[in-house]
Amino acid sequence: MAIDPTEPYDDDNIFAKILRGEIPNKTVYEDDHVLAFHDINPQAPDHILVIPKGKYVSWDDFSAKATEAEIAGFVRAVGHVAREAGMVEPGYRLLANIGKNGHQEVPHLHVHIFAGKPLGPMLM
Ligand code: D5M
Repeated sequence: MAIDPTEPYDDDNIFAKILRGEIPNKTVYEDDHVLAFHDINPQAPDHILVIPKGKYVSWDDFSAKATEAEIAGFVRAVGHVAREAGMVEPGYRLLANIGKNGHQEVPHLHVHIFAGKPLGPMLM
């Protein structure tokens, strides 16, 4: 079910549990600001999620409330993960779902990285 991004942060959401090490994940990268791991239900041959370690429901509150260091760390980490995975050539796609119309299901900001095949004009 899609979430309401104006709700307060839910400490019991699945990505909060992953960050606390309470449930396993297939980590591809971690630093002070982010964790990147394989999506459990891949929608492309390569499907990685990048999440900030801070408690942000969505792009909405992250872009409004995160520190400059958190934002820079997150943006740089997404690019780093894609480069390290060899996705720059032939290319990849970034996606962030926000709120009900964006069909965001997990209420902790995440950017999807899709790669590994020609992805077509748009994922809808
Ligand atoms: O996408 C939420 C994404 O989160 C969806 O692609 C599945 C993924 N997911 C859910 N649970 C897990 C676990 N435990 N590990 C890895 N990936 C997971 P959304 O943008 O919110 O619709």
